[in-house]
Formats: sequence, structure tokens, C-alpha cells
Amino acid sequence: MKYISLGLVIFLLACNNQAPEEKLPEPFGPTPNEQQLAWHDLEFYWFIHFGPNTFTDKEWGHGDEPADAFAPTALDCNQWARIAKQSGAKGIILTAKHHDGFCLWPSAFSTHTVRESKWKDGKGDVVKELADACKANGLLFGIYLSPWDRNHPEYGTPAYNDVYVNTMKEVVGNYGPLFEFWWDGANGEGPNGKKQQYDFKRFEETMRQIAPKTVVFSDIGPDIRWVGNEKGIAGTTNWNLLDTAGFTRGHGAPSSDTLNRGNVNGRNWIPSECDVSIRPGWFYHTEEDDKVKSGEALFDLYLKSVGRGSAFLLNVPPDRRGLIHEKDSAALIAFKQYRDESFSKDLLSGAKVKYTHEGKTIEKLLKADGLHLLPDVAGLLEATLSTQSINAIILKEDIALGQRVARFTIHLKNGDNTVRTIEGTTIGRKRILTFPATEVTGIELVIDEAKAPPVLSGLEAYHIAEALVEKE
Ligand code: FUL
Repeated sequence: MKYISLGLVIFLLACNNQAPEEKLPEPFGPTPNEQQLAWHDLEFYWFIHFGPNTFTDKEWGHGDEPADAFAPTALDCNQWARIAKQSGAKGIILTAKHHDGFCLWPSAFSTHTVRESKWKDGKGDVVKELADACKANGLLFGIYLSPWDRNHPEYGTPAYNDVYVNTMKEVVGNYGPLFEFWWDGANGEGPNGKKQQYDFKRFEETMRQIAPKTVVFSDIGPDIRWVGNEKGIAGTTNWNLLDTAGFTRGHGAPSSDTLNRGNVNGRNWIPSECDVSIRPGWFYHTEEDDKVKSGEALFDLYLKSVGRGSAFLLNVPPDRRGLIHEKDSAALIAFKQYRDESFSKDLLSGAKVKYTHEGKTIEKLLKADGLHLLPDVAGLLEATLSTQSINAIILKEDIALGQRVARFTIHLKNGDNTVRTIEGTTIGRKRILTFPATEVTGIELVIDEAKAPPVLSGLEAYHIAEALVEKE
């Protein structure tokens, strides 16, 4: 590991100097592909768990529920999509089939589907309705398709792998393009009491062939990994890198801790995704109407997921009407307002930043002079200031060039005094740090350790509502 020490000082005074030309370095180590890069920028999108469990009050249906159990009275996928859009989500991933095997579309490869229910006289198709609603509302659409199937008669035999492949082809062909495909690692017994030997190699080849632009999630990727918990919390150290050689999906995956933090020298770019439900359960249960996470709690999860360089996949389960419950939508709108209010005024926008690059002193106006900051060596820095009260700082790395920073320190300055010191490890796409409000006249950032010269693409400061400062 290469150790680099350097510093940045932000001047809160305006300056008219032109920034000298700086050449971006070559990419370092594994880097995201085009789809992964676009996916990183989504930040926040929804999960929707919906199906027979919604009506039977279960989390894991047994697969023997009658198809008529599925009986929404006022299903409206446009309402889901509208609220998702209003909450600032960029897409929705639907449980087209959960472990109970019930297909929310009339699959040609199952006899346990919406077609066998009385809902819309067996002519309904939730997957189509939601795919269309997403399109109409400018949202991306993704599919969760459980490999574990407690209904399918072929489950537990090699023939089921054909069924699963055919089903993937069916949903991708009918409802694509999909931004994300979600493979759940769960692998229990099917109706004949046997577990399935999943042919993930073939599943993966199939997805690459039929949907090369779709990012594929499982606990170990290939494109996105599980964060190692269902609480929505990424590691404060969070590498977008993972070693997968020798590991398998499900029980053979790396430890939860490794999934949470990634591998510092991992060979593959496989960033984490934080999945969590807005309610205690993944499916809707009336008795949880009073346990919906508040807007503040959702904001805290945003800080612990997106603010740690990960993505926030929030499950919002529709109720038995087939609608997003009022309590959930109220919390989601509050969450959106908190984000908007918190991050609308970057107090460093237009401020002067100064650092040393290849022996030359660089001075830039933040934002106005381009996004890249390429500090290279120990740099001492001066600060000139006008006083501001801040309690949040955002750091960003240009991850297109690889993830580099391993440890940093921020000194908040007031005059010559350091009034607060904040230490951190990785930065990644976005690192949001919050702390008690502090009067500052400058900010000094020291990269204590990096795998290669750092390439920062953002440095921002905010004053957010005190109640929103990250909870322990
Ligand atoms: C888990 C499943 O068993 C849960 O029911 C839920 O779908 C969650 C997102 O993934 O593995």
C-alpha cells in the first residue's frame, strides 16, 4: 500500500484565479463498467414485496396457498409509481415471484399465477401494470425472481433450472428493459421436500445474453453485492471491491462483515446495495401500520447507505387494497423534503480550494472550475475565511477511475485553531459526514492513506437540521 499524505484547504472567499490544467490520471485497479456507473448514480430506489403473503399475513408463503388468496380490491400501480417518483426514487424492483412460487404475471411455465386467480377474471398482470406505470412516471423497472420456489412441481430436480431460465427469458422479454435483476440467495425445500441445486453459472450466462445492460444483484454479484444485513446499513469502511473466487451464492458467500465492508484489494468491482423495509416485514401486515419508519429514520438510513458510498433499496409493500398505505407515503414525502432541505445549499459552492499537484499550487473555485481535485503530496495550506456554521460535509471520489482513498482526516478550522477533527476511512462515490454544528472559517482535508493518488470529484458543506445529524 502506498501512503500519501496531503491536504486541502477551502477558502470561503471568492477568487477569480483560473485553475491551471490538470491531467486526470489513468484508472487504478478494478473500475465500474458503464451499467454499474449509471447504477451508482441512482442512489435511491424502491423494492416492492407484493403477492399472496400480503393477503395471508405471511412473510414466507408455503406455496400451497390457493391462487384466489391473491385478491387486491383496488390495485393501482400508477399510485405506487407516482409516490415512488414523489419520494425521489429512481426506479422500482418488484417481487414478480417470491418463495411461494406465485407469479404476478401469467407465466407459461407455471400453473400458480395471477391467471389462476379470480382477480380481474384471471386476465390481470401486475408485472405489466407496474412496468407500464414506471415508464409513464419516468422510473426504471427491475425484477426480483426468487430461485427458491415452494410451489413448482419440478423444484428440486434438474428440470427446474430449465424452468427458471425460461422464466427469466419470459420476464426480460415481456417487461424489459430492466435496470436491475435480483437473485435472492435463499434456498429451501420445495413441494417434494428437496432443495434445488441452482445452476447459477447458466443463469448468469443467460442474463448476460438476454439483458447485457441489466445490473445483476446477488449476495456476491456479479454486478452488485448484498450489504450483509437487512437493516439498510453499509460499513463506514466500504470498498466497492470484492473477491468472489471460491465463494458461491447463498450459504457459500463471504461473511456478512466482508459483504458489509468489501475487500480493500478485491479483484472485482462489485459495490454493495442496502436493502431494508420501511416496515418491520417485507410484506404488508395491518398490525405494522404503526411501525412505519419515520421520515427522520429514513433520512438516517440514507446517511448510512448512500452516505457511505452504497445504494438505498427501500421496500414499500402495498396493502391488501393494492395501494401504498397513507402512513408509508407520508413518511416517504417527509424523507424527500428532508433530503431537499438538507442538501439544497452547498456552503462551499464558489469557495476557493487550494492544494499542491505535481509540485504546483493549484487554486480553484469549487464547482465553477470543474469537478476534479487532484492533490498529490503533503500540502500545507492556508485558510482565509468568513465564518459559517456547518454540520455536514460531503466528499466524493471519481470512482470511474477506481476507488483509491483508504483513510482521511478533516480539520475544521476557526482562525488558526482546529475546532473539530473528523476521521474517516473510505470515501467512494459519496461520503456524507455529519457532526454537531461547528463555526468554521476553513476546512482542511488530509488524505492519510490511499492506494493511488486520490481523485476527488466533490467537496461540499451544509447546515442540516440538528435532528437529522446521523444517529449512532
Ligand atoms: C430474503 C427473503 O427471504 C425475504 O423474504 C426478502 O425477500 C428479502 C429481500 O430477501 O432473502
